Amino acid sequence: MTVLRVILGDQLSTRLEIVRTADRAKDVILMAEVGDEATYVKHHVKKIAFVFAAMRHYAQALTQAGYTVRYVKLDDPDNSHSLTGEIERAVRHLGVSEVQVTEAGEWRLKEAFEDLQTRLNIPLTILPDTRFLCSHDEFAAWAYGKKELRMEFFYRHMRARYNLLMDAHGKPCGGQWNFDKDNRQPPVKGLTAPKRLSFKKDAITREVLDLVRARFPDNIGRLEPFHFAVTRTQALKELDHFITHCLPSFGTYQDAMVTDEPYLYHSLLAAYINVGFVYPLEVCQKAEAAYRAGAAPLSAVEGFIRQILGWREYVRGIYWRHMPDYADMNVLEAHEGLPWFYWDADTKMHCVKQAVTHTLDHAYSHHIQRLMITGNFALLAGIEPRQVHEWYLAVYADAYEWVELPNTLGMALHADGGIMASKPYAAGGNYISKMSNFCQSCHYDVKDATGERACPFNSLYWDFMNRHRDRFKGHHRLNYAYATWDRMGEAKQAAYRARADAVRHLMRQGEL
Ligand code: FAD
Ligand code: DLZ
Ligand code: SF4
Repeated sequence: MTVLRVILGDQLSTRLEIVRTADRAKDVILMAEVGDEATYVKHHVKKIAFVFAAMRHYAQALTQAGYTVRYVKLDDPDNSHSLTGEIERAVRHLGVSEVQVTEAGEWRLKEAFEDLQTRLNIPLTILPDTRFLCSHDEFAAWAYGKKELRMEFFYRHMRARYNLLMDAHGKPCGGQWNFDKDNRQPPVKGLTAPKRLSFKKDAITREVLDLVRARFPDNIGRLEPFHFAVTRTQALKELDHFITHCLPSFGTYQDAMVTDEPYLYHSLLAAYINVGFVYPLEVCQKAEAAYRAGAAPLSAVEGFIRQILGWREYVRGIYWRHMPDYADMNVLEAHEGLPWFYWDADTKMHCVKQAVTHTLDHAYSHHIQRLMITGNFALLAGIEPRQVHEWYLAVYADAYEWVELPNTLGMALHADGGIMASKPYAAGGNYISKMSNFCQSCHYDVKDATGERACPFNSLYWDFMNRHRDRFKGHHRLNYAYATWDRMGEAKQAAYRARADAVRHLMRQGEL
């Protein structure tokens, strides 16, 4: 009895049951490059190339290990261009007795596979994705009975559960759970980042780059230089490089932003963890080992582990708990169109230009650029969440809806009314000026809020706070902002509002 075992482009992991339990003599593994996945948003060309190159290398490794792999390339003339279509085609051709898939990372595919279950006349089994450290049931059990979910408490629960950074008495190492006060420093003058690895392109990757160049001429982004890791072995090199050269300063510069430094001390691992090349637990354990060996300070290691063990698992929990309605939430009633400069970086705002340029060049920008530059601008300017969501899902090599949507709609845009975070991450130019050297090279003046060259973030910030006062006024961490606004007096408040209107007008005209 042959089982057809389906592996999606972000499931490239031999530890998944779908591979572990395969009978190499009889079963067939199906992998397919399909138009539907490549076009459901207009992905960055580097993202498509990374996923296809990773898939092809993974398929090659499986074949070399003795598995039978049915690999459908994008330009296969019989390609039906949907994952379910390819499953049905394989079932017809191979005469299999059962189909197995690992649960997908996006709601639309969950629905598609459940629908296929009702149409196929053989069983289709959907297996859990065991790469995650918190299963759906565990998350539900943790959330049960809580009026409000907060990441910090989930993270503590996970630290204890996985015995990460815990001392012999079951207490957090260093006597506290969170070392944020030692982290998140502004960049020192002249801060540069460690050199990063660049992986050589082999014949498989070069073929993929030619395919993507030919098939996606209108998609955004620079395809080359292309130096992503495309195998687990290469991704592990990236992990080791990060642990040795970047982790010790990760915490300190976690929130720093520097002109022409897209990576600073960040790990670049999200794309590799998300496709399955490296496992979240092994990443956390390696980081912990560096701390225990005295190679990295506790504050850096704790800050790093919190991102993976805490935030990454937490956002997945939120996604599956609140979908499908989550994707349509827009509690702040934001209806502006996404400005064109998100696609071409053509703006005089140096901070936004930097974040978008890094994105177009590398299919990457680091967390604070995503949250406090492009995300913050969209929040303050009132851009419609769905358009912002589709942009984030398209442009980053690590973007899959389960992780991108709660980060965008919840964390950055507060469109979920506080499910993800109790208060919006809204900030004016002051924050950007403190945490970066961007303002020094900007057309706009960060110290001005109302003049013709005034930093757009300043007036937009106050206008945003004022527009949503009813919603946010009770929040203790925002009281100070409202007290400041009230002290300004009517004339100044009117000038701020007028400048915010002018900024929105310039934005709509494509002149910001
Ligand atoms: P590092 O800064 O080195 O962090 C280490 C790891 O922690 C990351 O590799 C990632 O696995 C994890 N991590 C850190 N922060 C988060 C977070 N908030 N949520 C989930 N995991 C986290 N991450 C994605 O993986 N895919 C996305 O599509 C994505 N979209 C985002 C959209 C917005 C608006 C924001 C604000 C954040 C988004 N993030 C997303 C989270 C985070 O920005 C990226 O994981 C990170 O920038 C990837 O770079 P890195 O691997 O160098 O991360
Ligand atoms: C992102 C992506 C792309 C561009 N192409 C494919 C593909 O052709 N075949 C495939 O199996 N997966 C692809 N992926 C990843 C899927 O979109 C991903 O599995 C789902 O979004 C679920 O997370
Ligand atoms: Fe960004 Fe304003 Fe600074 Fe310019 S002045 S870089 S727009 S924060």
